[in-house]
Amino acid sequence: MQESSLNETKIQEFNENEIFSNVKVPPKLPLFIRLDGWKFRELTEKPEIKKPFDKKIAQCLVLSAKNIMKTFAPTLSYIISDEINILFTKQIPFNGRVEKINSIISGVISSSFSFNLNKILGIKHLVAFDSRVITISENDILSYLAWRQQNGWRNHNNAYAYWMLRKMGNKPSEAAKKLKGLKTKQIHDMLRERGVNLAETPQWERRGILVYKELYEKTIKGKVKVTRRKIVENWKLPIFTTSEGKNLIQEILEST
Ligand SMILES: Nc1nc2c(ncn2[C@@H]2O[C@H](COP(=O)(O)OP(=O)(O)OP(=O)(O)O)[C@@H](O)[C@H]2O)c(=O)[nH]1
Ligand SMILES: [Mg+2]
Repeated sequence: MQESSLNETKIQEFNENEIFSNVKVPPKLPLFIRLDGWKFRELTEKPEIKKPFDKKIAQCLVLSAKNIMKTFAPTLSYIISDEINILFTKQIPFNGRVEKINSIISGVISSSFSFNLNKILGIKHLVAFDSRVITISENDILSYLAWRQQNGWRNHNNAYAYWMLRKMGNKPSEAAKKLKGLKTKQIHDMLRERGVNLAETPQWERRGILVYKELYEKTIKGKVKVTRRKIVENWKLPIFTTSEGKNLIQEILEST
C-alpha cells in the first residue's frame, strides 16, 4: 500500500474503533481476576502427568501466581483445579483498564506456566489461560473464595470418578458419558468400593492452595528489628466457610 493512501480520517477511524480499550473497572472496588487453563483436559491426558492430580502441575500454577505476586501487588492468589484467582484490593493494575489487565496477566501466567511445565515436568507444550475480571465488594471476598472452593471440590470428585472409569477400561468418551449419568452419592459409593475415600485425598487437591504475603521480623546489622513481607504458599487450607477459614482470610486482608 502507498503511504499516501492512508489519510488522517482513516487513522482516526482506526483509533475510534479500538472500542474496548477504554473499558475500565469501577475505581476503588476490589477485584478478582480468574484465569482458567485452556484445554487442560487434553494437556493432562499426557502420559507424563499423574491422574487425577499431579503435584507438579499444581507447582507450575503456584509458580505462575507467584510471578504475578512479585510483578504486581495483589492481596492473594487462590489456586484450585486448573484455575488461578488473583485478588486486588489496593493497587489495581493498569489503572483498571480491562483489556490491559486480562491480556498482560494472562500472558505472564501462560508463559510462566509453559516455562515451568518444561522445567519441572520436561513437557514442551504452549499453554494458554483465559482471563476474566470480576468486581466484588469487600464483604463478598470470602463468599467468592468459598464458591470457587466448592466448585473445585466438585471438579475434584468428578476427576477421581473419571479416572477410575478410565482405569476400569472405559474409553475417554465412554467415561465422560457414564460420569454424566452419576449422582454425587453414586460417585462417592463407586470410588469407596474401589478403595478411594474422597474425604482423604491430599488436602490441596480438595481445597486448593493459597499464595499470600506474611509479615515477619528481620534483624538488620545485628540490632535493628524491621518488619518485612514474604510470599508464602499454604497447601493445607481449611474450608473457607469454617471459622478457621474465615480467620485466615480476615488476617490476610487486614495485613495487606
Ligand atoms: N491429570 C491431571 N489433570 C488435572 C490436574 N489439574 C487439573 N486437571 C484437569 O484439568 C481439567 C480442568 O477442567 P476444565 O477447565 O473444565 O477443562 P479444560 O479442558 O481446561 O476446558 P477449557 O477450560 O474450557 O479449555 C480437568 O479435566 C481436570 O481433571 C492435574 O494436576 N492432573
Ligand atoms: Mg480449563
